[in-house]
Amino acid sequence: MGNTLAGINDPKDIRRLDIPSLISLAQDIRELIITTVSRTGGHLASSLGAVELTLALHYVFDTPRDKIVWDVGHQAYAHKIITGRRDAFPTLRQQGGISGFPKREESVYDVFNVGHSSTSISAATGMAEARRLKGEKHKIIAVIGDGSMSAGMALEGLNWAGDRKEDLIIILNDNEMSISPNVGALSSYLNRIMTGETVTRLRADLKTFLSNIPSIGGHMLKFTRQFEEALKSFLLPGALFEDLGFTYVGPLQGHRLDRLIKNLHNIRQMTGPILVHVLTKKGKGYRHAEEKPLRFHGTSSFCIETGRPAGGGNRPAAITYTGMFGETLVRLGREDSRIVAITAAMCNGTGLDEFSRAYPDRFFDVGIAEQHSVTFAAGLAVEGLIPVVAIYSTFLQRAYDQIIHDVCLQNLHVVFCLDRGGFVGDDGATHHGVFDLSYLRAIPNMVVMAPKDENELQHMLKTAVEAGGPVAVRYPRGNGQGVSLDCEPHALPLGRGEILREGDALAIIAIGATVYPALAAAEELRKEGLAVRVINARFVKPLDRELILATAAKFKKLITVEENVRMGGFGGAIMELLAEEGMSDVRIRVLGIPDVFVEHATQQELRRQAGIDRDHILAAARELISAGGQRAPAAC
Ligand SMILES: Cc1ncc(C[n+]2csc(CCOP(=O)(O)OP(=O)(O)O)c2C)c(N)n1
Repeated sequence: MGNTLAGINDPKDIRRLDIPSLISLAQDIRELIITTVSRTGGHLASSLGAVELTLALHYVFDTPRDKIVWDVGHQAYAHKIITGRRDAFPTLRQQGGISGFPKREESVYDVFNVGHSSTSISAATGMAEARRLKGEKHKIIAVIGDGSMSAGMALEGLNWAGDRKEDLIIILNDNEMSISPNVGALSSYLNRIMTGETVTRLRADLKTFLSNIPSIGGHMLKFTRQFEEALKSFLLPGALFEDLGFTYVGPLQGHRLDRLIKNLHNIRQMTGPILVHVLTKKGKGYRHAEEKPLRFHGTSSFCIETGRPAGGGNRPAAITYTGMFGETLVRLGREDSRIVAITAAMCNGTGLDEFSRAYPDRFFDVGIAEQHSVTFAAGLAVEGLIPVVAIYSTFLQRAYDQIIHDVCLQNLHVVFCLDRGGFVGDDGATHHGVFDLSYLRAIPNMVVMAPKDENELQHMLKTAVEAGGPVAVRYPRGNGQGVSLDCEPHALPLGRGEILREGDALAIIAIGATVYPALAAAEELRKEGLAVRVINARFVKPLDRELILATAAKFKKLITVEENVRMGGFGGAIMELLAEEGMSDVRIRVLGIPDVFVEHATQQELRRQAGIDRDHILAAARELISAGGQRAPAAC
């Protein structure tokens, strides 16, 4: 660890440093971030880009009395390091270690928990009103990226803040990138501002020029009021924000600590809503991340020298679910030109790259705008196209009303492909996709399915694009099971499960990623002389009523398994069915995620913790088998 960083235990320590020492501290912090993330994985490029900004903010503002509200929070590693978590930093995203995102439970300097984007302005405005009501005086600073600024929620926050006129500083951290290059009209606008140094000069020159023209110039200046608004939008940087009620400051160089600090000192004296536009470089200070900011947005462990992913071994990994989805969609898109694909700023993450290249006209990256993406899809569907919304399960939560009101209520054929269904691992509680089976199955008209492996995923995708109404396919993060792949995707019968293994002791009904652990548990039981039926349910909605009811009647002992919260999930659906049919003599164990937010750890560990891995299925089966004829509680 560098010498300067060794003496930093709290932001107070940095306020004692001069500029050269701060520059050296920035270097030390970058080294620690790169070394750590090369081992643990994490959000490298965004954090490297925000080092100077973080130091300048803590230097100028009186944190934690003044409050910094980070947006997304993936850029806050430097903040963590200088707010007492330097020594814990190597535990980043490890089980029991510090989180990859700000967390109030971790530090008083983390004022708002975060992980999803575009919340900072709304949260900061709430804090500003609370400050007024409590008669307090501290500063509140929201730090938001240009990608996150494009979301509806950020714009709602701006709309509110500009009108309320409370003291609030919004730092717009503009690196021209979301995860991929940023999209949208606002991004183009910011881009125009960025080239604004010349423009500002031009404006000053123009005014001088006009006033210096003896007669016409003076006359023209009188008219400038009339065309000033028009002129302003073309020539004044930040006119849009000014018109919304903000004082616009910028664009500022985000890696010049001396200038940043000077400017922030001035800004600190200002009142009302202020928007500070700071230009930064994603990946700053690590060549590979600067050159490939997308690759290093969120990375697994890597070799610092080459930038290549670490490890790997010789065994070829199975295709990922994401990869399988992407490949299949390209194929289906070739056969049916009505298929269009939509992403909300996650083209690469959801596996749509190849589709975007193959069918650029039929590919839409709407930016971080999940709500818009869903209603936009509804619009496409109304016109007879087949929109496929590729989205992470956790981010679809933001568009719940759009799913209900704009898609399902009209029974529109929109296909939702939910990647990262279940535990995501090291991103933790904000990112696990563990609610989708519950929140989707509650909506009329919705079909909900989950494949047991990557081969079934291709068939489910085919099923989904051929189905009539709203359909969701949810699949996990990571590699598939390594099964052999059928040459052609084919549609599956809607609402039908499959029996994978026969038995007589009890039945395990599993969905999605839990099917293989269920099979593994059944195999263990076989060695003990116990045969159990294993069903791959495939559908959460509609349920295969016939198969489930016949199984319940025959076995009287059921275990359901899902990588979803137990509340309102797949097992819940089966219990409802049994209750509806008056089958109160069936003993059922519902294995799923308990009613708590689950923190970060590996997916494997989290599955173990939640009791849905092979060993827990096995234990539940043994217990249920040995429980004799007594009726068990309805669920556990
Ligand atoms: C609601 C939501 N959608 C998508 C994401 C995934 N995501 C994380 S960071 C990011 C890009 C953010 O870009 P920007 O705000 O410009 O920050 P930068 O990484 O460029 O610093 C995206 C799309 C998210 N965290 N939250």
